[in-house]
Amino acid sequence: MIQLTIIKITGYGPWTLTLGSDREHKLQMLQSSIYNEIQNLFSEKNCLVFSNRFDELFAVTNGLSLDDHIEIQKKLAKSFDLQLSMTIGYGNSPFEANLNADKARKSKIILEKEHNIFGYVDGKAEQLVQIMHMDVDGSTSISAKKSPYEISSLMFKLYSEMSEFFLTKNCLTFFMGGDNFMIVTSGNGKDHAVRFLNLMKEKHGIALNCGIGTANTAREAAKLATKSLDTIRELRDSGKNQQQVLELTC
Ligand SMILES: Nc1nc2c(ncn2[C@@H]2O[C@H](COP(=O)(O)OP(=O)(O)OP(=O)(O)O)[C@@H](O)[C@H]2O)c(=O)[nH]1
Ligand SMILES: [Mg+2]
Repeated sequence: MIQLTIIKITGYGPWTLTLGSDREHKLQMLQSSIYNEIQNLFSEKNCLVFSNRFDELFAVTNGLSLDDHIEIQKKLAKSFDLQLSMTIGYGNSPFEANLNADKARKSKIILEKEHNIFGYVDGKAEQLVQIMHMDVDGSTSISAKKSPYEISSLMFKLYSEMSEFFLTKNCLTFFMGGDNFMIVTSGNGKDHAVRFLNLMKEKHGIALNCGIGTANTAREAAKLATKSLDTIRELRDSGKNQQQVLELTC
């Protein structure tokens, strides 16, 4: 079971217009400071936040209660003039959790009115969450042959294909910067990862490595995924073992 919290700025569109046309730099600074504070507050509670579209963030909040969400909302209200809403959903897959949160938001299922919290809380601490950390093998050598913008374009192409591929498996993919991607999966990520890596090799000649972590909290799962990825690199660099996918469970 995966629990997701979708955080959105309330009335953001109309508010942006109040800033006039010379606003883009202000909006970018605001969005990054909101992201910074939200990642800070959720990661303190062992969750992990993904920037879905800069003005909407997805937190993987397995084990987090409604009270935990209220505590975070109170702190956010002190830091920002703009209001933020939270919609919580859970499901057997990350995609289903996102659907359930979205349905709750559209039908205004209120969990806590004063702090703008909607949806349904699972909050059970024993549930497992799986995160995969994917990274291009040797992107530095690709960068040597291409300009920075061409590399970004290649990363966005990979992101797009990854997002489409894993959506058919009910998993959610996020671009983390550089040549890094994280995928929140339903606990059966390894087989899908192997297939995706083979597909990218065949189609684009790009090699990817994938570390997988499974744990009770998103932060721990991501830690184990990154640890697995680092181990793949160590094994590769020591010439011992060529492995593209490695899995660690808490
Ligand atoms: N978000 C994120 N970015 C990272 C991480 N590790 C490295 N990066 C960034 O990713 C970029 C590429 O770094 P690497 O993947 O280490 O470079 P590489 O040449 O592909 O090396 P290998 O992945 O070991 O084959 C750099 O710009 C790093 O700053 C990470 O754990 N998370
Ligand atoms: Mg890399």
